[in-house]
Amino acid sequence: MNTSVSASQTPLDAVVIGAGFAGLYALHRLREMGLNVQGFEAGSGVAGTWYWNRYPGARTDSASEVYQYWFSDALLKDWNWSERFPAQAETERYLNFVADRLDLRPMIRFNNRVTHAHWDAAANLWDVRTDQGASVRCRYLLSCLGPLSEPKVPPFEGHENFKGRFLHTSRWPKEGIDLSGKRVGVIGTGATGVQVIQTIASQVGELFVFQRTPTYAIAMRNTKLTDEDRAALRSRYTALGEWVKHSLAGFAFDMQRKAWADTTKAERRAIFEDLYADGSLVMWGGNFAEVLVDPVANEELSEFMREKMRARLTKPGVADKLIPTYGFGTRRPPLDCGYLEAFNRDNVHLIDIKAAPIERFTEAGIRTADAEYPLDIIVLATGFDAATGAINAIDIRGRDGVSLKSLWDRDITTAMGLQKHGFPNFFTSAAPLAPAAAFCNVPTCLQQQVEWITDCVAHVEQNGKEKVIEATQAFEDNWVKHHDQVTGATLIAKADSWWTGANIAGKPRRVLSYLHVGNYRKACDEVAAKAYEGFEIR
Ligand code: N01
Repeated sequence: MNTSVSASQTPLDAVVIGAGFAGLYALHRLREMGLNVQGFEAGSGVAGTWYWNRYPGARTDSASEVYQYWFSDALLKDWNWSERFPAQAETERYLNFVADRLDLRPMIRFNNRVTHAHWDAAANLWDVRTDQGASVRCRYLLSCLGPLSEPKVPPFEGHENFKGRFLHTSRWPKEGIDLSGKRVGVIGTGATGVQVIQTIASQVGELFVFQRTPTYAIAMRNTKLTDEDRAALRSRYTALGEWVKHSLAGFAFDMQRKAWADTTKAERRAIFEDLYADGSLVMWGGNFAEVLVDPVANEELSEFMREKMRARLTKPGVADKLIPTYGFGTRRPPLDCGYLEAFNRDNVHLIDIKAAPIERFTEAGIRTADAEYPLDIIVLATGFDAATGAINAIDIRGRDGVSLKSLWDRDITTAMGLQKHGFPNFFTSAAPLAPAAAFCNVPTCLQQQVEWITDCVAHVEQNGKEKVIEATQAFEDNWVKHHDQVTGATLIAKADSWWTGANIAGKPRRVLSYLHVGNYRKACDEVAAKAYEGFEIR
């Protein structure tokens, strides 16, 4: 393949970075508009998150009927999901199916990681370069990097001495790893750790789970879908597609209509039981709004969840360590399929590294403050530098050579997560201060953002003399203020997790995600309806 596109060639209209849910759709939309577009993708294939995260047990916590593109009846008609909560391989296949159907592959340069994007103010063009030496110039630059693509690899002392295998979950090899009979350590018990642990517990010799913060686990109710199930779901696709757009978090459920104060404890218990029985994130996003803001309401729900978890644990002493004391839903609550039961097994050992922290990796394994654990494989399920990490990994410089990373190292602000003042014609999806950064069934929000961005590009193409658009500082400041008011009122703002950037040392703290998909959409639509009020077009 020719990778030496030179900067002297005719500038492109647009470059799209990333070939996951957002990137594929952006390529399609921009091409439909008649623009000359190039995609760049670091991986060798499409699918983004679902290309990279091939660790054992990876699957969505979103039901398949809302984890898809809505814009094409043909795609909706011809793709058959096999499970309510599809596994990684199936979701990756789906995105490959979409790429083939829309003939997107020829537009993408694979194995090219974008490293550099500098705004050339004299030419009104972005200068984009990759690690393979590709170099192009374009008018519009779209970041479609996904919210969770930059792995967090903590600097454990002595990790280079470890003689066994050591890997992050999001870099699991395609050919898999033979775990049979092995002594495996997993560090991290977020949504990823939960899936890995429950899946490999029965495959490995011994499993050592190094837990710093326990997690709530909602028992997932996964089912195989029959033809009848699929037909029934398909008949609701139009309604579902509309519902997710205006919901709290991009799923086909809404919060309870009744106020907490108007219900008795017994009524609430019955509602919790119903929500729990669904085995989905409705337990979080379909609950009472009060549990997100009122500590007393939150504690009642948290106690319900703890009771559910305790009932599944049989080994003495494990429940006390494995059941969280913080409030339910203030950190992302994963769905699980046998996570808790894995700890009932004799070959699974829970190591409390809050009580006795990891001191270092040794040649043989991990040494904590009170013991040494010989291991063959160490799996890091330690998460991601969310929303900003993947964008900051590129040297992005806007007007006057200002680096985006240098700004975000001080304060994480954006104009609705769609642009950043000082970076003309640079559009972001899954960036901070939009629901796509965290509080969303991601495909719902990425589609909305791609539609907004591409409509905006069409507007600028028609109305901009120089075809340049940039969010004003005042607009950005107002959005940041509004975002902080909305999210600052929640208990989430007080909790330490990737949702607040607290998982990355030195990351400025702010709730990364806007809360309420429907309200966000409305706000975006209003801006567009007023000819992109708050953005300067020239
Ligand atoms: O990452 P996380 P994740 N020493 O940040 C621990 C999505 N997702 O990859 O909390 C020891 O949640 C850390 O401990 P602590 C989903 O949105 C979706 O699991 O910092 N431990 C924590 O336990 C999810 O929320 C799906 O004390 C360290 C864990 O590592 C998001 O991805 C599946 C440590 C990291 O948890 C991220 O989930 C998977 C250290 N130095 C993921 N550093 C589905 O839809 C970190 N930890 C199913």
